[in-house]
Amino acid sequence: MDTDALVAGIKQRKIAALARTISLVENGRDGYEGVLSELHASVGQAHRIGITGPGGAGKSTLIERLVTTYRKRGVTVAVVAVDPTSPFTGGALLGDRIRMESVSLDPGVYIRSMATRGAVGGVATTTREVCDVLDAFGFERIIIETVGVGQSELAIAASADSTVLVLVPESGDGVQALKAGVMEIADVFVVNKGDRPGADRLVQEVEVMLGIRRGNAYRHVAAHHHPTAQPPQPPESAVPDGGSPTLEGGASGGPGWEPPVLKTVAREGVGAEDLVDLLERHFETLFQSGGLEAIRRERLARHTRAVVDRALSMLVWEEGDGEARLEAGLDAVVHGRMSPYKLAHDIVSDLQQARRNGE
Ligand SMILES: Nc1nc2c(ncn2[C@@H]2O[C@H](COP(=O)(O)OP(=O)(O)O)[C@@H](O)[C@H]2O)c(=O)[nH]1
Ligand SMILES: [Mg+2]
Repeated sequence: MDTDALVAGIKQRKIAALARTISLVENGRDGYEGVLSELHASVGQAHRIGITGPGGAGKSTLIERLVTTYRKRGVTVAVVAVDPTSPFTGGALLGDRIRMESVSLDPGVYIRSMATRGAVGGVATTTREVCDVLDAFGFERIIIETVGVGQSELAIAASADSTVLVLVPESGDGVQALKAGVMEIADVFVVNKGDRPGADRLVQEVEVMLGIRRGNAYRHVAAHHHPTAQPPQPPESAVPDGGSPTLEGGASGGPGWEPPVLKTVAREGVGAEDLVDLLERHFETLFQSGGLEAIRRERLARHTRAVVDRALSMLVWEEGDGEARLEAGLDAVVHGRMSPYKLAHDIVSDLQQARRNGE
């Protein structure tokens, strides 16, 4: 594959080049790191939004509504679905014929399901790289859908600029059932299926959990009685002059952001506008407070480490003779004559020796 042509194609915003580059990256085929390297200078304009939550919560449905909302506002948007279990139905996007025509021909929308199976070096790393390609291509918003169960999915969601956690009344045990760490990563909480019983109670539970219903701070209460809840206003100033941050509760959004709880009915499109408003405001707050720079710096550090890990792993298992050494030593390990640690150490030492001898 002509990787120079791919890079040029991305820069000229050719959709065929985009699709091919994403496949190249997903499959880790020859030259993919070179392409990503070339594109790096163009990465960093997009607002990345991670949307996570249990399967069946309505994430894909909500995302379709978000896409429609963004497009109405003239903003381009790409979606990366790392959740293979619930494909996009085209419900909102393809809801009526007029819209179907306008969106299917709309170069301002791109939806892609990740091929998570073969990802070299892990799904989180590959997802980040696919987002980089979409970012370099020029999409202004990149939405990443993951199912919020495993660590790697959480890591994906948390590495976005803004993270949305979608909850639903029927997940049963309420917020107590949520694993530690899930609440902490969210910048915005969505209680979807607001048409179902128990939605208001869940909103309240989440708010209690967030500790925002203390004292006289009942300002969110009125919002519960209507599905098109007005999003709560974050403090005016992201960087209070001379004062301490206005934020209480250690939210992930950084100074000046208190994670709001929004009730939605994704299937009806109720709350999509509010969610987009909240996301825009979160991004602005991050930008103003310097939090965005910190997130991106951390993301790039994590990514660089992951690329190093991947390269080392390749060096041992693919290019080096690590696999042969493992096979040769495995009997001894199985029969207790050698520990896995000794064998692993030997494999690493061999590699170091080979490097020292100039291979
Ligand atoms: N009652 C109700 N059902 C919804 C709502 N949003 C989505 N659904 C339905 O929930 C099911 C799962 O939706 P989906 O978007 O695939 O969930 P995901 O697994 O989180 O992506 C689908 O049958 C949707 O039609 C909602 O607001 N209310
Ligand atoms: Mg889904």
